[in-house]
Amino acid sequence: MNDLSAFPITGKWPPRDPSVIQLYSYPTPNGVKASIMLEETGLCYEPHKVTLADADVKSPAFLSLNPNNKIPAIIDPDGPDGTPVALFESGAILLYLAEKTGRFLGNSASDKAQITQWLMFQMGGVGPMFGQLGFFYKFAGSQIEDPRPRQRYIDEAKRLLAVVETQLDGRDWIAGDYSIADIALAPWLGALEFYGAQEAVGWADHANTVAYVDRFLARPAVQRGRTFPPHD
Ligand SMILES: N[C@@H](CCC(=O)N[C@@H](CS)C(=O)NCC(=O)O)C(=O)O
Repeated sequence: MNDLSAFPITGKWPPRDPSVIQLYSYPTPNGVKASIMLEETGLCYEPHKVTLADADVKSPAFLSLNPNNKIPAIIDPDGPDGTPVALFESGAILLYLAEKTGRFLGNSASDKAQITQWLMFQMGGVGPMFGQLGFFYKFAGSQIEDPRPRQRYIDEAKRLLAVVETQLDGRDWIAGDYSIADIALAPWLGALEFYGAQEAVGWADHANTVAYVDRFLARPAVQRGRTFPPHD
């Protein structure tokens, strides 16, 4: 029987089955990357609901796992050297689970390099820029009268969308076969709808990207991962 009691987070979110991967998350574009990957790989896991409220992501229990106070985070009781591994940052979690299962990271070193490149493009570009667009377009920043921050992120989102659109020309997936780069990227493309920003960025003019997101959303594991039912 695995014992995860050394992880203070288990005091606030107790595992029912400490022998399986513990997922601490919420269904946001970053959060669903981890749950979709877990569903795609078929790994056993137990989801815990960590909302974006300070009482959850900024609780001492959660900060003990991720001092950066952001979901998702995981504990794998069955780490590579036989001891538990705790991880935050969705990109790191995707890479870890891909290495663990040998899935969704290509079949060669050059596939892996391409997939990692597009994963980093999402982590360093699409995620942060679209996140700021959400803030200035839908959330508190939308009340700021100065149009420059909003316009800056609309322009940056359009630029990034054009990169994706071109890369998807003649491809079903962003880096060859379906991979962790798609699991990272597609949920963020979908966030533009949630932000009500599709028209502002000319979403409908990006036919490859629209078809790509539909293709992603049609996958049963994606559907399960996006609506994972966190139990506490
Ligand atoms: N780079 C991080 C970003 C994670 C992130 O921004 N998570 C958001 C939800 S999508 C969050 O937890 N926000 C809570 C907060 O900032 O207090 C990752 O990819 O894991």
